[in-house]
Amino acid sequence: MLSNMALLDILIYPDPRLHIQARSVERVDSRIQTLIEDMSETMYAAPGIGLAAPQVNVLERIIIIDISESKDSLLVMVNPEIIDIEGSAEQEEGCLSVPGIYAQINRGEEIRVRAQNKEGKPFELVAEGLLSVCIQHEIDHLNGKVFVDYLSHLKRDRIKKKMLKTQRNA
Ligand code: K1U
Ligand code: ZN
Repeated sequence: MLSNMALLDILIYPDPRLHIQARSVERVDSRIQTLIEDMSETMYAAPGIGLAAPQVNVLERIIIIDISESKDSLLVMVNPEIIDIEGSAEQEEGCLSVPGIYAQINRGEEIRVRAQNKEGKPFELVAEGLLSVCIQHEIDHLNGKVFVDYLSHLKRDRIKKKMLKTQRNA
């Protein structure tokens, strides 16, 4: 049977729903697999290199990432947990929930992550560079944190006003 994927709406900052902690997935079943398919269609269409379920208003601990140029290397992480961090580095970040805004954010350089794949099978991976940044950014979304929360009050308020103005004019 052909699967019917769906484009999901991405919540835009300062939507308060972006600041709610997501709950763990207890069982990776067909409902979760359909959600993952819809999230991946939404991420590729945006276009983005990552997406967390809370960004599409689903409060469950699921993230997807594809940093490949060919867009054929989808990484699915259910219930991801950072179990080790080494070093720190600053890199520019963007966010589909804060369109048009980019900022340098300091994060762990190399991380070891434990998660379940889209079949519910546990795995671990070590990441550095953009993949490491992206995983940390997406796990923040699961914990109700958006990258602009790392900026000063002043910068965050400016971004908030800009976002509200753009939404009013949309
Ligand atoms: O979480 C998100 O909103 C996705 C976000 C992931 C991310 C990017 C860069 C640093 C940290 C986290 C994005 O995908 S923003 C869009 C973007 O970076 C991009 C879009 C198209 C091509 C290449 C990059
Ligand atoms: Zn984001």
